[in-house]
Amino acid sequence: MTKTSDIKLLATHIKKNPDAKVIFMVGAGISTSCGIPDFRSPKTGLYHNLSKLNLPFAESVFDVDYFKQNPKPFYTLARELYPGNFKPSKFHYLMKLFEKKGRLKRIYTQNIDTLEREAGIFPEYVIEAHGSFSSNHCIECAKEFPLEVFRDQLALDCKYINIFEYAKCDKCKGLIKPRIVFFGENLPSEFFDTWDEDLEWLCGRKKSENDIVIVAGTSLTVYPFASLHSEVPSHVKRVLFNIDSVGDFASNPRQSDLQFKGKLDEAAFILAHELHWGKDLELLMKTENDVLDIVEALENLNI
Ligand code: CNA
Repeated sequence: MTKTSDIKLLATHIKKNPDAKVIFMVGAGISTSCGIPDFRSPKTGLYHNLSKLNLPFAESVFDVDYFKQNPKPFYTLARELYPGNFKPSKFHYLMKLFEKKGRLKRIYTQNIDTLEREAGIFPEYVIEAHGSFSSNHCIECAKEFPLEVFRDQLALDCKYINIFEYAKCDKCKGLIKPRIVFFGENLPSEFFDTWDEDLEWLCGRKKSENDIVIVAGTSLTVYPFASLHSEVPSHVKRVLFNIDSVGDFASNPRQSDLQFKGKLDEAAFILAHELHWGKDLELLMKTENDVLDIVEALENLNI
């Protein structure tokens, strides 16, 4: 079977089942074409490139205890990843089209780059499982701070930042950190609550509705996120879009699973064309530099 044949099978499934809804489970791979490196890709991944920061181990950049001792590596990384520096990919806009066509149930994202929001996807559809830069809190007393407190500190030239100049709590002088989930921290309760609801919803749906879960751009190595696809009921079709086969798709595949091994933007392009959504996708991509234009373009789409 060629690598694109499973996308054609998916498109046929979507077209044949107009009531089928889609849940996406996505990771860093959907944003690499935007210029944001993922964690684990050899040579280009962040873990490979973090060596210049002299970390004891790559993951310590997201370790709260290490952050307390030395916030600079996280600041360096945050400056690179901060929202506003990047534009959404074709795949982000494809997910927006699923929403516009009334076929989207939810997007579970591990990404902290907020590019789902930038693509105009309504917040009620998006669960940011590992948090985002959109709010801040003190790591000692949990006091909440507005977005600007961390962002303005980040904007300072890193050459001049020293330990006394990081964003600090006015109440207890603890460090202020965006609500990005570090290793050892709990995921937002919204993640667990929404997944419980969605799972119940999937189980309660008629088999004939033929719902779909699309896993894309993730190595499926970070738990509990990585366990979601295994919990999907067997009557729901699972699809993987990734450079390599991962998770259950590699170790415990179901007969009904579909897999496309390749670049995500190519997958988005092929799927959109197979669904006859190619023009809609192009229109969204054309207006990508201006959010207002996107809103206008969406209004003009005859869908
Ligand atoms: P990961 O472990 O780096 O895996 C990424 C996966 O995507 C790998 O299997 C790659 O082969 C695959 N991939 C990369 N580029 C493409 C592409 N163009 N087309 C198809 N497949 C591709 O990242 P995960 O998301 O699985 O790991 C979870 C971590 C990554 C979360 O905690 C995130 O916060 C964290 N992260 C997020 C971002 C971001 O917000 N954009 C960037 C880097 C890391």
